[in-house]
Amino acid sequence: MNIIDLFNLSFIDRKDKIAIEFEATQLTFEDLNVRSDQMASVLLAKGLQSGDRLGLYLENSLEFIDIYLACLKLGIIIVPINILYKEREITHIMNDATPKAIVSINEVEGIATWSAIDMAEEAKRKPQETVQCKATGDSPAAIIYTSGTTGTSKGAVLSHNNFIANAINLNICWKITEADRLLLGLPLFHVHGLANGMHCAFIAGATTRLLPRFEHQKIKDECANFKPTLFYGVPTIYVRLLEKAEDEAQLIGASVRLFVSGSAPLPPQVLDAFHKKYGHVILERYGMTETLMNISNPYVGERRAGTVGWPLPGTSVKIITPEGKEAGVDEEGEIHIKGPNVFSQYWNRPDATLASFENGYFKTGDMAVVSEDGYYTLRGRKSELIISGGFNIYPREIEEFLMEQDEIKEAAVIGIPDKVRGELPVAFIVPNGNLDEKALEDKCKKSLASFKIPRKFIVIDLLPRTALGKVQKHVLAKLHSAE
Ligand code: MLC
Ligand code: AMP
Repeated sequence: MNIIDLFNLSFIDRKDKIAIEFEATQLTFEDLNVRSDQMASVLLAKGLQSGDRLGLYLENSLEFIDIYLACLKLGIIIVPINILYKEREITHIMNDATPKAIVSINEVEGIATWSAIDMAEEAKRKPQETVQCKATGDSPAAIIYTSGTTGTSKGAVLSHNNFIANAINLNICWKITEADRLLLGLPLFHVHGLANGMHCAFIAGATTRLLPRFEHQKIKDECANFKPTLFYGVPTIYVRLLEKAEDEAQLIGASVRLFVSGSAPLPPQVLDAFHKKYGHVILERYGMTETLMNISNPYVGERRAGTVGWPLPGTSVKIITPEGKEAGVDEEGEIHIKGPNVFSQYWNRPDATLASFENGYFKTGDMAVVSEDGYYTLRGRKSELIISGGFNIYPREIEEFLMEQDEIKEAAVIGIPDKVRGELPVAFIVPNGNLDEKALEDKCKKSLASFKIPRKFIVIDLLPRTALGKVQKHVLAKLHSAE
């Protein structure tokens, strides 16, 4: 089976039900089916074939959905790209995934793009010809770039079966049905919005109101008008919701049956404060691009603050100690995962793929402990990964960019705690002569996604290093907190 077979439970069997509301447009499941068939004709006319890659550099929009579904139907592998990325970051993905093209709304400096608007116009003129999706469960559906635990960003190849396993799990464990109304402001270019949000809703037959992005100023009106039953957020979103006035909170919480948090740690005090203000216990779960969802607090039963709950059905979880043994209760180690949700490879990176598996288990790089009664608690990461507002930042990428600049001799980037975003990047710089901070920031703005731009540049004479020459980031963190 491929994932379109499962979408057909709604595309064909619930064809008149509203699938998507986006701005002033409402589309039924049949509309989605027809529009994506028409879009498939456009892609075929452009010469795309099964196995080709197509980059999608789009905000949440109907064009994103039409092109995504058309690609799934044709066996074209979608490569979603973070809309906040700049030319430098997109070029890396272009060179690595070698997509036939990148679809975008606006021109992107230095990158050849196809216009999503022109494609949508062309699609309207195509007759509907039903496309039979020939993909199997093992066919790749998407390549999603993630910093992983090491090095630069790599493309995790996710198959139809990976997405299917994830959606079936969440639809059952979180009781997602056609009665649900999902308010979705998370970006579709990441697995949280795409696989947990859109896929689950399409299979269950739930109605989704898709927002171009999450804007906390608009959320009260969206809730009053749409009356969602289901809401997904990263912790930053819940921190924003805590800033709402009591009457707004009442209105937002009124229709919702389930608030889910993931992609970064949800501080227990946020869960508690949210419970007090909204009357809901947020359900926290743990996932990764490479594995989709792994561990989740239960829908029925205790949602324990600070933990991510129990392994999802079909997911095998081991905690491996630094000595390479399986950890006992309350003993810390790295989480290793096996299951139908786990990706098979990084695109074109057999070395990195090999290095990230052990005994058939994927090594997540996340540290954790498990309690006597089976609840997992994450304890940070083995790698230096920084997560800001749910977006991943790999320090080495920023350090490399900084060190390309003439005015910088050495640079080291660390994450510092932040109440709203979880973490923020800060750079320690050893300059070559005088440093013009404003000019440096402007250069960063031109080449790096906004969330990766260091919030501070701290000038230092020498980076603290170990005897082997490795930068001691914990020393930098102490220096920062002493500032
Ligand atoms: C954020 N910004 C966006 C944007 N999201 N711009 C355009 N489109 C978007 N979708 C930019 C803003 O321009 C701004 O830039 C900065 O980000 C913060 O914006 P803000 O208005 O102050 O928003 P804030 O209230 O802080 O909320 C930000 C946020 C956003 C939480 C809405 O960070 C977000 O959407 N995060 C979700 C990330 C996500 O989906 N991660 C899942 C990864 S999958 P500037 O220049 O002003 O700073 C994964 C696996 C798993 O991890 O387990 O799920
Ligand atoms: P990504 O590469 O964007 O898929 O990010 C995956 C990473 O997000 C994981 O390896 C974790 O470090 C982190 N993550 C996801 N969910 C949670 C959570 N509930 N608590 C803490 N960290 C999380």
